[in-house]
Amino acid sequence: MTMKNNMFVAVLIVALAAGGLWYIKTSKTPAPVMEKTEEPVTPSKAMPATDSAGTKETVVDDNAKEIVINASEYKFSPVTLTVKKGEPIKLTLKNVGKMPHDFVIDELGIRTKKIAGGDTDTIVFTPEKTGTFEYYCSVGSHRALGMVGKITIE
Ligand SMILES: [Cu+2]
Repeated sequence: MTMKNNMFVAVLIVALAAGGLWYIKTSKTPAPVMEKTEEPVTPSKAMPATDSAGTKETVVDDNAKEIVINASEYKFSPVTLTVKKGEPIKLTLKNVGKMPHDFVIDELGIRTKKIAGGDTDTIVFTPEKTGTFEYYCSVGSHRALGMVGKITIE
């Protein structure tokens, strides 16, 4: 081989390598993903119905504070909760009793499903007002029998 031919081969190799890299790079580039925009919902503008209830729908619950409440005949455990205004809450009601129970806060407009003994139900909400409110079980006369507690929103 002549020097000229060697140069030609070298250039060819470099060109092929560059082309190959370019190909790999382009083929690996993922298709642009539409970003899911989750604009903060302003209750007063977008959701007047829930504004009066003092809560807003929470789509992302990755940062939510997790709270587990045990329900049995006829009490909740814990009986007091303290949370922060604007902090998303992921609340799980666990029925550790035998009768059906649920968890209701009228002032915040939230309630779990009525769940049977052994079942759980999880709700996600963000308290948007401060104060102390009662939570209770709306099944039968459970509220009167002692299934009440207090949530304080700071
Ligand atoms: Cu109950």
